Amino acid sequence: MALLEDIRFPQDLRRLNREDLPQVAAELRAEVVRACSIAGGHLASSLGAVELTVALHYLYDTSRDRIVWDVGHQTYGHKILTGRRERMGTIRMDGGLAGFATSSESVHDALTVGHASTSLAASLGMALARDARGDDYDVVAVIGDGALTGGMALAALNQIGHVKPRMTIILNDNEMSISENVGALKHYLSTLQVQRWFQQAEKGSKEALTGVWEPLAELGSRAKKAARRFFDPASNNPFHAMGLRYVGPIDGHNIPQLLYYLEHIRRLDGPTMLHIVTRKGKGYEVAENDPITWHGASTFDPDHPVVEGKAYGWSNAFGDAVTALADGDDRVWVVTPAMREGSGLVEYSKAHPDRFIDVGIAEDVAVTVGAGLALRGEKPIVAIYSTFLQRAFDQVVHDVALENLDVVFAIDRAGLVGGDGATHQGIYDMAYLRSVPNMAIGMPKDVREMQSMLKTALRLGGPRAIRWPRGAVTAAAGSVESWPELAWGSWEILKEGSEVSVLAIGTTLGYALAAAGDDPRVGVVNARFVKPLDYALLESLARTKRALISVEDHTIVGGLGSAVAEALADAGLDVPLRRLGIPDVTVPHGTPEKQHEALGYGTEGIRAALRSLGITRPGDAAAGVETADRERPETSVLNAAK
Ligand code: HTL
Repeated sequence: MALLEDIRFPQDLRRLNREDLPQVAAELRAEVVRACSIAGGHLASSLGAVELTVALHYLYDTSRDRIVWDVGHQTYGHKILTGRRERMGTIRMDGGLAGFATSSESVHDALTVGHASTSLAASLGMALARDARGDDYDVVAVIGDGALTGGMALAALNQIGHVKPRMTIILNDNEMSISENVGALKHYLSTLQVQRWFQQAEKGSKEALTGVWEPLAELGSRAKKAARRFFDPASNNPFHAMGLRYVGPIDGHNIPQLLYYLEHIRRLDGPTMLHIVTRKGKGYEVAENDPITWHGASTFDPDHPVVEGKAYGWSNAFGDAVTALADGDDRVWVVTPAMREGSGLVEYSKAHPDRFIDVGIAEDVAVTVGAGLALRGEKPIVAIYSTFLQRAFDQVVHDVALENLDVVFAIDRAGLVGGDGATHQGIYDMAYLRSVPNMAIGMPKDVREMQSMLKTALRLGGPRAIRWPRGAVTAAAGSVESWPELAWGSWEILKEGSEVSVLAIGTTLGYALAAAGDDPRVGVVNARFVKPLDYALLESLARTKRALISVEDHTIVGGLGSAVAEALADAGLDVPLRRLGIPDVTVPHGTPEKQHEALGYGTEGIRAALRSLGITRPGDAAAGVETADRERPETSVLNAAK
């Protein structure tokens, strides 16, 4: 008899017998596979956490206890058990469930999250708040070994071991980040896994452990000593040294064992880390065998799971370009914070293993390692997704820009990213990087321009950011020598127009060209540099056109449109400027093209802006023109003034 059918909320799960839980886990696993097959998503991580999810919901009441999932990508099972089962087929899609833990979606999601290494600090804050108010709910952080490589997680541990609030930290160790995990701690964790008593525990011989807990709970000093030998098998256990109680490792797929340890730990004062060992992709053969590919799956047939060959993308183009550049210059390095695959660097890492560094999920470290390399005359390219570079803003300013160091920032996933949603949108980097002295910023329109920008950036030196979006692109052949260099800061007129110029960047160029069509009144400019702008061309456009429109797949606050508005104001050039892009709102997951249109900077949005400037086309109804005019921003001027 199927059990999951009747579990709508965790209280239904808690009514079952413990013996039934492995069956629930098996059904949950199948359901996770089904949900991912429909909508894609973080399959392997969610599969590895299935037993843990069942055990946690069996013991804790997440309507009050706080389970803080790190990254929040392993929560598919958790979502299914907390009232969202029917909507799982909508995950990551327009209007559907989010792919990560999201507080606005459910009271059972303690934290809205997507970036790694946050769970421990957030849990510490929650535990402090609980204790200050005299409440008695439990706080449990679940963090992967990958996320534990982040400085934020390690710094939070340092504080937790000092403050010692009552909380449980579950270290979900599958030896994988997205690719193989890296770092000294990883080696230490794997030494723990081969210890004799872990093997015993893995065999399920928990009898061997009975009797240890009670003395520990009583906190009798002799018993404590005896217990410590067991609980801290290595005398140099770093978690113990940091002031935490360390228990483990245990088999994280064994529900009775998980319950046994969690129940006991729950009764203890202070912070306890339970180290569980799991297998990424557990229970689904293809994902177990190839957890890297199945970390984030696109849609697939659950009975015949095959990975569709992905189209050549911007990331691949970057990987190819940087491999070619490094072939010809032994000072070129690439630094990645745990994103070898996503940033297109697999081939590069094989071609130049000695000039490739994965620093773990530590963007701050990646940037400052780049600074160190540059200080010694090397030419580092620090490859980071736009959203994750937010983590290293201070390092960009303090360690790179103040010294005007030769660090190239290769920024992937710039713009709206689709299924990953609000936490992962790459829509702020131009705004925050533009404010940094010495920083130069460009966004190529195609692969050839990307190659040219990379080549030019390496030759010119200084901090230079080159950004590109997620998605497919046409490759560009030719040796490095054949890549033309660009005048940094130069724009390119793609289409002449007599009345209005649309200044577009990256992804939005296609929309601008489509909106302009063959209308001789509308010009299109590839505004490929936002720092510096092409002041000469901008001035001549401002003097010769009756209006300008800027279009960007980026927040309007601080992006291309802002840069243009500032430059015009500074030069005393009084030309109407319509700024299209993302207004000052968060943008959830969805289909980027639909979102661009809905946010007013797709082809239709640009057409509407043109109409509002009096550029009507034969098909435009007069009423439509009026509507567009009425929608225009008197109100936004008032809002801004408030
Ligand atoms: N950098 C930061 C700050 N946050 C995230 N989320 C990433 C990069 C990208 N990322 C993930 S999931 C993940 C990374 C690096 C690996 C996490 O490994 P962990 O968990 O061991 O913690 P596991 O998947 O179960 O092995 C996402 O963006 C989803």
